[in-house]
Amino acid sequence: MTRDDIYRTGDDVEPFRFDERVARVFPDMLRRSIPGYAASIEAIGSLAARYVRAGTNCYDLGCSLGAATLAMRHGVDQPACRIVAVDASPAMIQRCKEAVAEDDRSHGPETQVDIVNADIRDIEFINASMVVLNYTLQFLDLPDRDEMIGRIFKGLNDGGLLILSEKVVDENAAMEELLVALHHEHKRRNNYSALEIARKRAALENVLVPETVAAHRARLESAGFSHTAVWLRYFNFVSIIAIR
Ligand code: GEK
Repeated sequence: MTRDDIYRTGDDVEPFRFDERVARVFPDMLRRSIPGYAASIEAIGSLAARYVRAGTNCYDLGCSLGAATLAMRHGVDQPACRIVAVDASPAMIQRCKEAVAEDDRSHGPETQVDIVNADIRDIEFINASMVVLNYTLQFLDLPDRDEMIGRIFKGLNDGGLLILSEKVVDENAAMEELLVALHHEHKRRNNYSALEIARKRAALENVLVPETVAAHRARLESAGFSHTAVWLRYFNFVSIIAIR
């Protein structure tokens, strides 16, 4: 795994972008930065086994290098399913294709995976039994999020599942301060320096815009989801499941 040293040096912090430099170190970046990331991937595999129906489509939106796509693929135990993995970053898509090709060689291509370089706002959802937004909705402009969730809801079959993982902000300012401090401490333990943490935070300002858990659940419910639950929370990172 190539080590994430992107913010080790340099004073001029540009807004964060999912370019080749990020794609190259991405697995290490996620592992050291997102508390609960590995648990989210593991649960996606278990949920695929439970919710993916024969002859339906699954979507991994903001698939990056395909970690959630492959977890779904390994979890699915129904025939004639298709996974559509979408990402807007060409650098991510290139590496995702390599990871899926490697998986074809080692596991065999049991479930078809279509890898699409596109904006998730332009994807049509049809006959879906499972949709994954693993730490991706947070990068959309706020006004686009309602429409995105509404379109996913419409494309899901009855009983279909959405998994939505996000960085969140707490309503209570004192609690938010504590959760951010705990997250930064976690990153320090994972060998990011205080300066690296500060630079990354500045780069993500206005790029990753977190909302409260209540705002996410309200949006899911107003889109029509009949059941929603937070199944994972680790500091200010949560994962929510929603069933149509
Ligand atoms: C994982 N889900 O490993 N359209 C398409 N892709 C987008 C858009 C958009 N509008 N906005 C952002 N992305 C992955 C991790 S990373 C999370 C997801 C993170 C893509 C972006 O290019 C990047 O690959 C991904 O969403 C977010 O489970 O870096 O915190």
